[in-house]
Amino acid sequence: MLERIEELRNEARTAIDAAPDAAALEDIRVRYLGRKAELTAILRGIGELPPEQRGPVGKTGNQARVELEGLLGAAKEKLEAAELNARISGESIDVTLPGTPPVRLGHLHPLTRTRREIEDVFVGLGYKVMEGPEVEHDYYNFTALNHPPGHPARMLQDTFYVDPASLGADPELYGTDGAALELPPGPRDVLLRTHTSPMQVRSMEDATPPIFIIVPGRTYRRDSDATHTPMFNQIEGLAVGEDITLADLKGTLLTFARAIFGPDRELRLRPHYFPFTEPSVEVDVSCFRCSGTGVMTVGGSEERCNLCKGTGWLEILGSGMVDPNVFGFVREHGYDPERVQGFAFGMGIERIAMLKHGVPDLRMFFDDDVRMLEQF
Ligand code: 2NM
Repeated sequence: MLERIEELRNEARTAIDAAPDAAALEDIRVRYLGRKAELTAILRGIGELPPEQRGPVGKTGNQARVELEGLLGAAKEKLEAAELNARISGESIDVTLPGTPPVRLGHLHPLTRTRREIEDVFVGLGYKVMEGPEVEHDYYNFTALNHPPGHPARMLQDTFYVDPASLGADPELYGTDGAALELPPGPRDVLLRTHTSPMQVRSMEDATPPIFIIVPGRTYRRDSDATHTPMFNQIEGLAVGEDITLADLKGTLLTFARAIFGPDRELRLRPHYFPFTEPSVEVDVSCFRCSGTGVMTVGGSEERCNLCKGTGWLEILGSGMVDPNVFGFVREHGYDPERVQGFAFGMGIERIAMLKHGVPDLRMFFDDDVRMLEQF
């Protein structure tokens, strides 16, 4: 009898040790300590045993029961804690992990990306990014930028004019007679900016030199073909101080060209004319496709580079030293033309993006055809 109790006790211990969960423990409890369990029957039948066996069997049986109850309780606690931990860690959410998007994500428009890449270069050089109104006054768009009355850009064929009456303005105040200004007839004080330079005049009115700014944004001209759209994006830059020279212009634009088109690029400045700069230059970058050689080696034979048309150079922007006449318009804001000097430049974001990515037609940027956009 005593041996049988030991056997049951050992069996139960082993089973408790191996129990995988609380439910298994409950089965073990029923099997070894339940009402129909063998050990329970032994203890219940003690009275029928010979008197000399009752003591030892009762003692050993009860010890076994107490021990197994204790082991069951401890194991149950341990398993329940483990099960709870498993559930907690299974349900926990790491809110710092990136979400799983329910749909495929899109991306920024290639023009936005190009604009930001250019902005990053100039921000790295200490420039501030300024934005200004797209509907402008003639004064900021032309007059203060040294465009004389009668300048071709002011003509109705080239500029979108806004009828002030459409803005609720009194035509009496604006006047419709441009004869005195030698401008074409019609209301013409309000227009869609033809470049972002008006904001540079506004910025000079707001801050004394030194000033280092770039102005990105939409501009409008009455043009429409494979290389012109009525709306296009520009970035213009302005750097003014007391000792800023054409050499600074070239170094700045070289840094820009290398950041955008590759570390081995060189620059070429060609004389040009702009109303608001003197001297003015057009800036070419050495072709990044043929490394400035104008020729490509294709399958052993030499071919004319189709990006730079064999010239080795790509025209990327216009620039120059700001004409003192421009400073004359902001003289009272700290820009004495005798004391300050600086450079300005302007580029088309579409043109930079077309060159960089080999886009053949400007209008593709505005068609919003996903087959085109997905390639970026
Ligand atoms: C260009 C080319 C050359 C220019 C000049 C100015 C300002 F406001 F300083 F007069 N802003 N931008 C400039 C000069 C723009 O774009 C092709």
